[in-house]
Amino acid sequence: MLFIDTSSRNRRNGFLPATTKLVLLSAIALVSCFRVLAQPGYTPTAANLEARREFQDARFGMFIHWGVYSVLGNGEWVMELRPITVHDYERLPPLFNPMKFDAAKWVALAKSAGMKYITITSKHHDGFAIFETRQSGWNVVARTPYGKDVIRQLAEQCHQQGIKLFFYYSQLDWHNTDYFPRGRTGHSTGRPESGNWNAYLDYMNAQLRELLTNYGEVAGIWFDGMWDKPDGDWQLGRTYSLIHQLQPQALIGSNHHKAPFPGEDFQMFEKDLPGQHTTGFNPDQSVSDLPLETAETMNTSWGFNITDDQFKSTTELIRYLVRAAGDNANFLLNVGPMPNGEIQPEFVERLHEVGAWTRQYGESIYGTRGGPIPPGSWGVTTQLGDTVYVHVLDWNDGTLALPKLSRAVRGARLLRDGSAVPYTVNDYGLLLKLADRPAGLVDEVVVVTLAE
Ligand code: FHN
Repeated sequence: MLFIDTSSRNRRNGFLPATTKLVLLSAIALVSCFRVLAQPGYTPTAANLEARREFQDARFGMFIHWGVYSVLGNGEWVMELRPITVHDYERLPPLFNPMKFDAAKWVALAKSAGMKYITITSKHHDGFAIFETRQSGWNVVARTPYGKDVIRQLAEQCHQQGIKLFFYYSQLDWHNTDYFPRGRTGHSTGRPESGNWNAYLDYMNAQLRELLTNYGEVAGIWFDGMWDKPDGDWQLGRTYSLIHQLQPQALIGSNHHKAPFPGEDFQMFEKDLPGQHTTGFNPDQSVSDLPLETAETMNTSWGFNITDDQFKSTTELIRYLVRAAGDNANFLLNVGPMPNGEIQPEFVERLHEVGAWTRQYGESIYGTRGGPIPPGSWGVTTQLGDTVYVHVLDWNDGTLALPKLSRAVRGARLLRDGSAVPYTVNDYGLLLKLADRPAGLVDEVVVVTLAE
């Protein structure tokens, strides 16, 4: 039993005896240690393992950030950044009436780009549910003139059009008063300085139960926001076992920017390829053996931002997909639909162009795993069975020298036209003789067939 001296005198003076400090520190370490155990002893079911395989095979998904914040056209963090109190923010739902929302169109657009799954924000940090929830009136059906369950419509279309659906769920909540004590954010919302943390967790778990009960098969839950209270008592074990018990195949991932905790089924990275640390989001995030995914925006915003015109080119987006696949990761590409329910034309245009590429080169991406040659500035490799796809992204010389493969090479050809690629294998490696690439070619894919 641990004893901690927290007498008021000591607390008032900011003084703790050395032994107490030691005990306290060990207690904190112990508690944190228990917390990260999350779902100890978790063994994924056969259905879950199969879902992980299918997830890796999918390689490309659409991320959707949509909520009442879209009305303000200033991204999904507008409540925190402006800042806006809960009282004022509650004036937004009555303005949310997306008459042009057509779930069938969104799903068809994702499919036309070659995306195999969709991950949508069922509830972002503003706590607003775009699904019908009995846990509070802070939801699209109860509070908006639109009055319809967005998630239901999307789920129906995903099931109908054969595309998997993940639910993003923000553990962080700027609206719920029980999200207390507060973490790094949400201090300007005007909420009372009190709340019942356990009641908040009950609320969250009840909403997750709804999501996993009312919308058919769910591909997974994409958690976000735990970073707001890294040392919070999240009781992840309870949440993760609930999900795994309700839908054993559903994959759990959490954007906590740390190595995965037991009970998680995939690992995600934000605006960085696995192992990269360019954004500061993933400073000490190691790469695990779980299926990997990296999420990126089309411009610089997740939620609809009316002034953000820093669009990535189609070439950049395709190359990101290719680099992710070369790193054995999926690419989750974001759109932030407008408040009228449409996806802005700049996004649609790029998605169609990406689709033209995936239709021609998809075999070098879907179903593959990261290839045998480490990624380099020249490009990456992917592999499916006896075939290694060499994606030459940035190389203009006539010869590309690669490390030697562990198996003999039987042939090499260009994916774009099937023409033979001359090659040599010697003690030093594999040399590919590349023809001049046509102007504007995004990725010269060389299909290398390995001998039995
Ligand atoms: O704060 C969120 C942000 O709004 C967005 O949802 C991204 C998506 O990866 N995740 C969080 C930041 O880490």
